[in-house]
Amino acid sequence: MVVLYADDYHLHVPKFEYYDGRKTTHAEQPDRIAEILKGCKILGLKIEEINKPISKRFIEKTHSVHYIQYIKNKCLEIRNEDQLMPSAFIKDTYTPLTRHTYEAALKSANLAHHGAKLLKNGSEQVVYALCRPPGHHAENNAMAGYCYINNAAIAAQELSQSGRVAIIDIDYHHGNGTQQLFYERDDVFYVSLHASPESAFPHSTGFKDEIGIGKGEGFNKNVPLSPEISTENYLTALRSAIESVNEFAPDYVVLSLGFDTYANDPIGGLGIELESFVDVGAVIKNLPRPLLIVQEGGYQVSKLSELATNFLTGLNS
Ligand code: SP5
Ligand code: ZN
Repeated sequence: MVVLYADDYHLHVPKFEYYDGRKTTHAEQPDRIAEILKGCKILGLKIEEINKPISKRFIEKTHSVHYIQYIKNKCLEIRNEDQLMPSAFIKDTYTPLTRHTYEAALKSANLAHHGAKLLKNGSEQVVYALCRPPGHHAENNAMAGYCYINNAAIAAQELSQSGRVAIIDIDYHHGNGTQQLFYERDDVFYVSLHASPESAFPHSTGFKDEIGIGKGEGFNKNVPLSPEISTENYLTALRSAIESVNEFAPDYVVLSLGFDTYANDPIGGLGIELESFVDVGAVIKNLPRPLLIVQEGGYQVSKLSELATNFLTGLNS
């Protein structure tokens, strides 16, 4: 197993978001990755720093050229420490641009893409890409939910050129972007466990009846959960999602991993306590390999190191 990170995650520092009519501090902060990396170091995992942006040609299979150009141009307009709420290609009020957002997003996406290549050439069986900014809310033509470029989708797209790909998403929030990007495909299966959109962001997607369309019908699976779910029932739902992955018989698996299911996460929280993340990891261990783990959310910064070590301890048990 190798952990990939890009030190330039520091470059993207969103200042505030608008939530419930109020300007509030932004939850998606650089320290998140510093803490997760700390956890990986405590475990003595092999760590590789790659501070390179992804090539345009790999992004353009996932996002429209106009969208990418728009982000690039807007970032160039921003001075110093300012931030800008884009007026186009955006779905909410949580996803501001700063001067270096574009650069950080390209480097984040490169980690997932590089991870995919390591799996394809057989040099690793498990790769953990410490992506930041996260990706699973970013659609073909829109940023949302702290996400600009869909890291997991770009990796899945790369992997799908050499086989069938299953994406399993266990972030607290539904991955509307990843769902959208593969909704009409039968060679990439998307399954997501998340807090019910009735009470959680992104609200408009993540319902059970979204099963894919055209030849993609049956290859999208949403498992909306009550925020009050017991951890035992959560693990049961996770086992059954893994069963559906196994039924699909993928050549590669991508895990969108969010630690915002942690009970005390400031914006999420599915009641999962710190120590239970060992069990989450131990269930995830049953996924087939090769496996690419892509970091998504998780906002209780002071606990991220322990959340990561617990999860990885279960995974490697
Ligand atoms: C990748 C990911 O987990 N994105 C989640 C985006 C959810 N944002 C919607 C909720 C915004 C709540 N903001 C609270 C402000 C705290 N200062
Ligand atoms: Zn999330």
